[in-house]
Amino acid sequence: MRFLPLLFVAALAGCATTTETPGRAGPSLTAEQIVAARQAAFTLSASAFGGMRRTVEAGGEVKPLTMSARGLARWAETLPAMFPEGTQLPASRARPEIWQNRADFETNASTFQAATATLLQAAEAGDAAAFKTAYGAVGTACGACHKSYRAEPPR
Ligand code: ASC
Repeated sequence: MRFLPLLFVAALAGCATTTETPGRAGPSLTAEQIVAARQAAFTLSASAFGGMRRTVEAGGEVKPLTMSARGLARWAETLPAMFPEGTQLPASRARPEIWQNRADFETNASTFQAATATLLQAAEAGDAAAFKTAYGAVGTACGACHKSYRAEPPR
């Protein structure tokens, strides 16, 4: 009889571990931290992408752009996860349409993923012609998503 409370606690603990959603365990970030992290990623992306332009226009060696291309590709892969519900803050230029048209937003992200994956392949292969084509596709993907889902900068 005096073990009953212990059994009860053990049963509760069992519930807690079995109802945990896989992949959701561990530390969580505040909305402010998520916004700051994705803004950092977008700034680095603009730097990486902008840094490629001179080489593309000059028809230069694209292999040295592999690391920049990999950065864009890896960001593209995780981008949708960095826009969870509840992260439309005043400091963010994310438009509410991201969450209203989630499937379309993710389609845009998939286009960006495919374009950056192709860009990375071209860089690794040192294929300047393929890189130039992929560079154009990446720029188009950036612009298309920003048109629908990024607000104007605050004035
Ligand atoms: C950039 C940047 C964007 C995109 C876009 C391409 O470097 O900051 O938002 O490229 O202009 O269309």
